[in-house]
Formats: sequence, C-alpha cells, structure tokens
Amino acid sequence: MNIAQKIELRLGDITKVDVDAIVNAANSSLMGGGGVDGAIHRAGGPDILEGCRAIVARQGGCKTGEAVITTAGKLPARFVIHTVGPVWQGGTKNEQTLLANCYRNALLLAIKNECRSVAFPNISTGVYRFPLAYAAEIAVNTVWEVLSHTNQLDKVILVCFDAASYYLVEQALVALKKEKNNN
Ligand code: AR6
Repeated sequence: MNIAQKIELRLGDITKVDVDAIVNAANSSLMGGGGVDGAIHRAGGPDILEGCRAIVARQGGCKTGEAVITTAGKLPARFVIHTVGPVWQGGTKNEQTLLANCYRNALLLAIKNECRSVAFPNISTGVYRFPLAYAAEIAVNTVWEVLSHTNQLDKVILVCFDAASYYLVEQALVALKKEKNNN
C-alpha cells in the first residue's frame, strides 16, 4: 500500500469535504455540542440530529471509542460517522487505546456501509484536550493499520483546522512513511 496515495492531509473545514463519510468528534449523548460537532450539525441541518435521536432510542447513545452512522443531511458527504473520543486524563485512563478505537471503529463502519472515502477531524484534541502530537501519531498509525487490511477504501483525509495541528499530523505521517519504508 502506498501511504501517500491513500492518506491525505488537508487544512480547513471538514463540513466542506466531499467524501462518502465524514467523521464527527461527538459526545456520548449524540445530541450535538460545540467544536466540530456543532459545525457539522449546523451545516448538515436537522436530519443529522434526527438520525442521532433514532440511535439513542435504539441503543441509548454511543460509548467512548465506538462509532455510529447517520445521514449527512445537506452536507456534500453521504454519511456522518459519529465517534466519541476520550477526554484526556494524563494518559492514565486508557485514552490511547480508546482514541485508536475511534479511528478503527469509524473506518470499519465506513467499510460496512460501502464507503470508499472518509474524512476525519483531529478527534479529542479540542475540548477533550488530548495532546496533539500524540493524537496525530495514534491517528496516522491506526488509519494505516486499517488501510493495510482492506481494498475497500481509496482515500482517508485527515482534516486539520489549524496550522499547528496540520504540522503535527504531517510530522506523524513522515514518521510513519519512514518506519514503513514507504514513500
Ligand atoms: N472542521 C475540522 N476540524 C474542526 C472544525 C471543523 N469545522 N471545528 C473544530 N475542529 P472538538 P473533541 C477541530 O473540541 O476534543 C464537542 O462539544 C478542532 O480544532 O470539536 O473531540 C462534542 O460535542 C480540534 O482540532 O472535539 C464533545 O462534547 C478538533 O476539531 C466534545 O466537543 C476536535 O475538537 C468533543 O471534544
């Protein structure tokens, strides 16, 4: 697998990205919030919340590290995959594994729904305070791990909202390519 062809880095607003599924950094209530969650619900309209309510009625929310899927409403994407990142607590509460679970479970759900392209925000790195460089490393490694076991996904786009995050994810990607001897 050629990493550079499959994992793309972008700076900007994830609600504008035209892919099969965009991932939302939600909370376990699935009832919306601030940050990227707020932006996705605002831009996508009420159909997304309606989808979330149906999931809550069925299974009572979404646990940390797990993922659920709804329509993307008015967004260019077809689906929104909502995942719940861990709140950073100094690395003492299994946050690393839980963050990796978010990326893995979101991608597995995308594959199950026949998506070929998926865009992620930097999950947990806003209000949930996960250290950026560490989160970037977990993101690129987990995405690589899933991509290397499937042909279903053509492209995963890591969408950074600011230059500092972009730089750190870029560094993590460079390190991954080096480690895998893959340019
Ligand atoms: N496009 C791409 N990235 C964005 C956008 C956007 N439009 N807006 C923000 N970001 P956060 P969390 C980046 O706080 O830390 C919510 O209230 C942002 O710069 O949205 O997982 C939920 O309801 C940061 O890098 O998510 C939860 O309660 C990243 O997205 C809680 O916040 C994630 O920041 C989840 O916290």
